[in-house]
Amino acid sequence: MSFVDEITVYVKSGDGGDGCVSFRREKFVPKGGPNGGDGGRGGNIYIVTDGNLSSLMDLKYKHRFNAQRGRHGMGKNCHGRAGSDITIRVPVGTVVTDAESGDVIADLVKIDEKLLVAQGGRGGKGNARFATSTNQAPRYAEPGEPGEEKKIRLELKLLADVGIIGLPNAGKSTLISRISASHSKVAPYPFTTLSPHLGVVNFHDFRSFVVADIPGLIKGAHKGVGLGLKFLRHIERTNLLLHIIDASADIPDAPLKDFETIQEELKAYGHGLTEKKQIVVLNKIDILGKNKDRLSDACRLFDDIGADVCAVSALTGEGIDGLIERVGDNLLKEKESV
Ligand SMILES: Nc1nc2c(ncn2[C@@H]2O[C@H](COP(=O)(O)OP(=O)(O)OP(=O)(O)O)[C@@H](O)[C@H]2O)c(=O)[nH]1
Ligand SMILES: [Mg+2]
Repeated sequence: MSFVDEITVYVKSGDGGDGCVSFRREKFVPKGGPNGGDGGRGGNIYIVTDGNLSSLMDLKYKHRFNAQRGRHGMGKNCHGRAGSDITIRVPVGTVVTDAESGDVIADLVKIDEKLLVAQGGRGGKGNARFATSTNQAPRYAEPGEPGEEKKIRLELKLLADVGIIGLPNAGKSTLISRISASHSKVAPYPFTTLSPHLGVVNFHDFRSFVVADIPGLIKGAHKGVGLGLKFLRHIERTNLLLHIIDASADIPDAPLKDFETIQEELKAYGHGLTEKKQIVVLNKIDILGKNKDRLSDACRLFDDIGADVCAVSALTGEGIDGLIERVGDNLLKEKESV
């Protein structure tokens, strides 16, 4: 699988170079003064967000980073060269945590954001720096400072306005493919989608919003059943959830049961997902045929629990324009209330 959304990396910045003890030695200049140069600083390690990356995949095979040490100072007042810096590239939306303490160091949500995670050790001063009127020939220099060693946990939480959730096979990927240019795989079996996909949806006034399609959830996902709940981290940042439900089943209260199953899993996951605004999207209304009554029954059941409900066919496009409008309005309202 080419999608990696959590990984631990080991970083060590470069040690500083040692200062040098040296004296001028020239013909006819007896007792030349100290001329030991400073050591160079060790290389720093930075984490930088790259708008072209969509997962932490590249770090799966390379997760140890040792920056170069600073060179030692030399005679004739030559300072050691600084060690080269290292830049670790990550996708936008990466949360950087100290793996040992669990403290969040930064949440990198902008493109080209640069974070210093391990500072190179300072170079030691050479003996030339220690000459004073009372000690004109110091025989000591400073050693370089060691670099920092850390274990850093990187966790990608995608940036999207809207998250699409639901049971496997409900039509989540069909919906995102219809409303955006995203090509999330669609197939008539559960767990077709194995990693999250983002799509940009345009609506009137040249506005747009970003939608995230995630793998399906099933009962017991919080215990690791199916693909578990790990992909829910990608909808933590959204403002609105579209809960897709297959409304074509023969059992009248099946849609509500499906809804409750997913709600239970959201509750088990926590992180405020159940407090997010949800629109219930009853899908596959094109295959209801003569059973249209069933749809109004299902809608009524959702009305009764105070849910915001609509009916669509992600396949034929029926009801989709209205849904986009509704999502856009909700997002605008959300923005105004901030
Ligand atoms: N008739 C009909 N079929 C649909 C509709 N929406 C989706 N389907 C079909 O339902 C099946 C599952 O659709 P997907 O979009 O892959 O479902 P999903 O929710 O993404 O499934 P997972 O990725 O496995 O969680 C596919 O065969 C789709 O063609 C619809 O509105 N009408
Ligand atoms: Mg899918």
